[in-house]
Amino acid sequence: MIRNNMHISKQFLIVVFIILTCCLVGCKAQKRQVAQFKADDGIIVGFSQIGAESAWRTCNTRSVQDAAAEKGVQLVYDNAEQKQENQIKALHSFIAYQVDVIVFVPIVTDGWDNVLQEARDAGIPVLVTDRKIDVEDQSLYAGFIGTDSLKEGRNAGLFLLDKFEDSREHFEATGDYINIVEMFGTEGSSVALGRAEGFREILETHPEFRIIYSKSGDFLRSRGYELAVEFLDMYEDIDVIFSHNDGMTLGAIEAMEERGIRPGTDIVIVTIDAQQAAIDALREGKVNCVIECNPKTGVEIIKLAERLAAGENIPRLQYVHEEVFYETDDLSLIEPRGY
Ligand code: GZL
Ligand code: ZN
Repeated sequence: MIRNNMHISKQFLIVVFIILTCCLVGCKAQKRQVAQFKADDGIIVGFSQIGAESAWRTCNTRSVQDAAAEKGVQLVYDNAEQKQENQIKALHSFIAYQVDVIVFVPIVTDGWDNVLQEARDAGIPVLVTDRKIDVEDQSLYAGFIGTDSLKEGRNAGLFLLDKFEDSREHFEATGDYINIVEMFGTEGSSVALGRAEGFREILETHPEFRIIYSKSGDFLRSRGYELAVEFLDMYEDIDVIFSHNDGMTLGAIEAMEERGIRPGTDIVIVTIDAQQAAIDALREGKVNCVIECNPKTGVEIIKLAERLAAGENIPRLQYVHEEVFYETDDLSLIEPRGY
């Protein structure tokens, strides 16, 4: 079924109509007609997006839509509203439409093998973007383009080593730990798992740091607020908040300020995405380190989709460029973020 949030162009309705009629008059005619249609109007890409849970996500969606429009690519966009089963339904629809390429952001790493097998049986190449998948058979998708979440987590840990550089002596003298609370992203998503792993990898040789609380806020600002209400009630001595995205950070800042706690001063905050509001908070001294996770991958994604539609191979793994913004930088140099 076409959900009301699936933006499809007039041309698509023609394609669907052709497919439906062909069931009556035989598929050979349909294939010829769809082939003729496609030749006329550029490639058709089915794009399954997670939802609109954060400023990062909506920027990522816009980036793909703008790039497709720019290149005359027909984009069938589906917003899964945070549900994997909606994504699987969308992928089934794309297969039925016989799109040329499928591009999707897997909300979680597991559960894609069957539908990707169907895409391969239908001869439709698949580009995975932003989040990674775990599949038995790696040939079920052509390649991945996105951000390196392990590196983002490592950068968060490295910032803390620098920020608390004399902490080891302090710890050895007093036994006072650097207490960290972690606001985890979506459970089972490759980006949350990667950020958490990279962060722990850096800190594992520094026993003075300890993670006293870690819970998923699902990348949502509202959940970030709720987590902060909980951990601020639970713990007296929190030294650091490590947040997997700016949306949750902004919610936590709200909860802290309601309690008269100074974010960035009383509690050090490291956050990931680098949306405008986080850069503004960095300038106000409310966060101490902002790690960029670049959402503007649309142009690259459409280029790769065009190559796949032309039957070319693409790189298996492609990371996009990302920065880290520190409180000690010249923050006036940061360009407007656009999300
Ligand atoms: C990261 C992306 C995450 C962002 C969040 O690549 O998947 O999802 O960090 C977004 O803001 O919701
Ligand atoms: Zn302490």
